[in-house]
Amino acid sequence: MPGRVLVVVPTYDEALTLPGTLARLRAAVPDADVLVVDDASPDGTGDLADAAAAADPGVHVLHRAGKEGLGAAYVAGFGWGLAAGYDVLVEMDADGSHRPEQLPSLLAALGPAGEAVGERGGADLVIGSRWVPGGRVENWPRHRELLSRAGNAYVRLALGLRLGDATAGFRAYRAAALRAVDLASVESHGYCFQVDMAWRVARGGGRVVEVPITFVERTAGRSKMSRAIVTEALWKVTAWGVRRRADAVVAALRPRARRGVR
Ligand SMILES: Nc1nc2c(ncn2[C@@H]2O[C@H](COP(=O)(O)OP(=O)(O)O)[C@@H](O)[C@H]2O)c(=O)[nH]1
Ligand SMILES: [Mg+2]
Repeated sequence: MPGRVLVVVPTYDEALTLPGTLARLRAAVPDADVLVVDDASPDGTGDLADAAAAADPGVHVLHRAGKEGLGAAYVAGFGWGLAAGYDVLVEMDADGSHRPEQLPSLLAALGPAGEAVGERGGADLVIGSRWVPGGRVENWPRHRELLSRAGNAYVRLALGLRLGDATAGFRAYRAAALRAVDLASVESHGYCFQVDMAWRVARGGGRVVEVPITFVERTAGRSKMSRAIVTEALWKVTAWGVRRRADAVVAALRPRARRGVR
């Protein structure tokens, strides 16, 4: 294990899926602690999380006042985990799409605790990827697969991020990589949070690695994916891409300006 691991699980109306996911996670990776970040789910998910925490000292719960999106829930959960001194922070959905049994392969790719990341292998961020060789999706509606593939192609084009699955939400970060990111300035609410974070780690010189996973569509509860989430991602990625290109132009012109060339 690469040090003390905290798995952050954001929930909104996951009463049907959270208990099973927690049980599988505790069985698959007993040494990892869990933090459920619940946004006052109307269906009582927060109470179920409290019951799990009362029965198991490895399970913790962060209650938030209302639904603010996946990104805000993770920023709060990461803050909690960094303050508590965890070495690795994992993102994982509550709905069973991310199989807890595959978490060991993500942790293995991160490398041993404390090891300097670089030529000797290891990573600062490991992404469980659907769109690398060996990765796949099970029972996902065709329109979701197309949206994910097209979204990732757009991210590669706009940001130059060489990743198969920059929007994936099953990942493991070294605490040091998260500390290097200014979490307070992260404004992404929906799934563009994932792109935002991968890009921040990569731009900061962090090593981002993908390992294949099988993403299994949920069999209970409902997806919170919405048009607003897609729109936010499209606008933000476009704006970041434009800024990236503008910065490149400014950087290219700077030496000429210094020489007095206009
Ligand atoms: N705390 C919190 N969790 C959320 C929110 N939106 C989604 N989630 C959780 O994020 C995970 C992924 O969401 P899901 O609806 O399954 O998205 P999909 O897999 O892309 O369809 C699930 O565990 C959700 O309960 C939110 O606003 N707040
Ligand atoms: Mg899901």
